[in-house]
Amino acid sequence: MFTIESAELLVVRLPLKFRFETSFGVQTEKVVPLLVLHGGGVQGVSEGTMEFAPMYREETIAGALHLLREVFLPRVLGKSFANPEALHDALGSFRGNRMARAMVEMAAWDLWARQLGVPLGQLLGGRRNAVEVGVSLGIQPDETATVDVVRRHVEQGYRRIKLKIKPGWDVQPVRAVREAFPDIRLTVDANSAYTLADTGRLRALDAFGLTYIEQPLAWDDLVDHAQLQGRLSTPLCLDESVASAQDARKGLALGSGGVVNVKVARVGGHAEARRVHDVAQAFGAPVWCGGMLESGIGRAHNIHLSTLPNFTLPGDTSSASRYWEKDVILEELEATDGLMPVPQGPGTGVTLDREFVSRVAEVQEEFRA
Ligand code: OSB
Ligand code: MG
Repeated sequence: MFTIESAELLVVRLPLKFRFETSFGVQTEKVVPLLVLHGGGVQGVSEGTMEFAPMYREETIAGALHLLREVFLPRVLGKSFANPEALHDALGSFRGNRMARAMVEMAAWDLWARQLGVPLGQLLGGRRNAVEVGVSLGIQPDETATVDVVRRHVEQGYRRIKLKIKPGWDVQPVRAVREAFPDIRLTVDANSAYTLADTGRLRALDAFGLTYIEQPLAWDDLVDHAQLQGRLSTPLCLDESVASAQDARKGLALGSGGVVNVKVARVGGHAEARRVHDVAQAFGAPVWCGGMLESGIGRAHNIHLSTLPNFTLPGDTSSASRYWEKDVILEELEATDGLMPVPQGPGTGVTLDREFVSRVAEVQEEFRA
């Protein structure tokens, strides 16, 4: 049992070391909401992955802060829970807003694991002490720049290269990269930029031996993806359109794809992420852990989740030093030869850099029962 005695809400803004262009637009910085839960002499920390604008899914940072302050934190403050699933159930009557609810749930998992003195991954049922990772590379100005950025990351040992694509920037970069690197594990991510009218264009990608094509169609669609999958030989990977284990079941039963990108916050936290993992396993579908350009806090949660057995494809949790000059944690999360070590110690195994965070935080609030 654990008790939520108090909470802190922090928001920091971190400049990105690279220009990240996707079919949504260009991103050059990251606003990172952090939640700290205190209880029993330990603390649990989580990161929100919603964004300033509802581009990826419908949630926003402003909406999440409102819900945490006014609705979700008042539900859990001063209360005791048998385990994190019980806390998840206490927020279970609310609809949607899974990334905001996941902030509370994920911080509770970290708190609980620290109270028990075990690593989070182990508590979730994972076994590995390192996880395979790849990189997600933004849209580049031209083919030469694309091949160059791929080469740099292949040389660093990343186990999979994912290229962001959009209509008008798909077959060319994929062909150029495949010609330069005939044997790498290569994937593409469209972030919902296509429709069924583009089936011919997407079929052309079948020629390049991609491991999967990630979320080509609408963010909330499963039906059109099933139609498209029937016309392509490359497996589709669902990202945006899986918000729950039920969505994963429906998508896999419909044949909307053969692979699932599990993002812990998108589905509402670790308990639901594990259910997505289990459903996919029952269908014989591999999963991998996606990323949302997280700071070290979210990154550590991703790494622990990725220790579960059906995470058989490399995830997006590449080295933190690719993204930030200065991270919000004291530890370094660095992959070597495409293997990211699981942080050791209880909970996520990482420590918030309090001095740095309180110096740069744009929001710093405390809540008590
Ligand atoms: O679709 O996987 C995505 C980043 C922001 C929003 C959506 C996505 C991504 C990434 C980046 O692909 C993955 C990462 O490096 O964290
Ligand atoms: Mg994606």
